[in-house]
Amino acid sequence: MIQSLAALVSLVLALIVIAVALLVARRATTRDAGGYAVVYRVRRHYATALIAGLAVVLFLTLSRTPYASTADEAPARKIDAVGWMWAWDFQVDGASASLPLEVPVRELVEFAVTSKDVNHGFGIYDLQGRLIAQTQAMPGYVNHLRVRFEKPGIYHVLCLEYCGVGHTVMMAEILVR
Ligand SMILES: [Cu+2]
Repeated sequence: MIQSLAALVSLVLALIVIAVALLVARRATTRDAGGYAVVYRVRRHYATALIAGLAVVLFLTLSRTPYASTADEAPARKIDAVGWMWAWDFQVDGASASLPLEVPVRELVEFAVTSKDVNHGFGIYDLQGRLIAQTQAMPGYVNHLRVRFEKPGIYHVLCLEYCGVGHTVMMAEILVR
């Protein structure tokens, strides 16, 4: 109910903004007192080239997103990850996992990520400290994140969303072997 009311109000406000913009555009004179015509023309060409370039990059890279590559595969292991202020708990098959969490190398793992209290960010960092996967940990929602750990070693889970004074120590280790 409140959502549809909010949507209706937003729609009405958006229509008012569009109407005002159209009115201003129609009333605008075509005098070029500042000599901006050239600038606008260059800017239009620049914008067109930029949009075309981005479209090409999007087209070339979209198929390489990691999400599609694991979509049809059944994960070898499912792990529940629960964030709370300020730690991560893991469960495998409904039982608390001992820490560090152990995960087999090169197998597809699916994390079911949620939160007990406030919003957290579930970010997995590889051996070089590079972010390899992330999702939100939100109370009342479960986000599913599929990861394949390509190399053995210690990976780190860090919170990616500021959640209070203990945010910086909210981390966990994943031992991949
Ligand atoms: Cu945090």
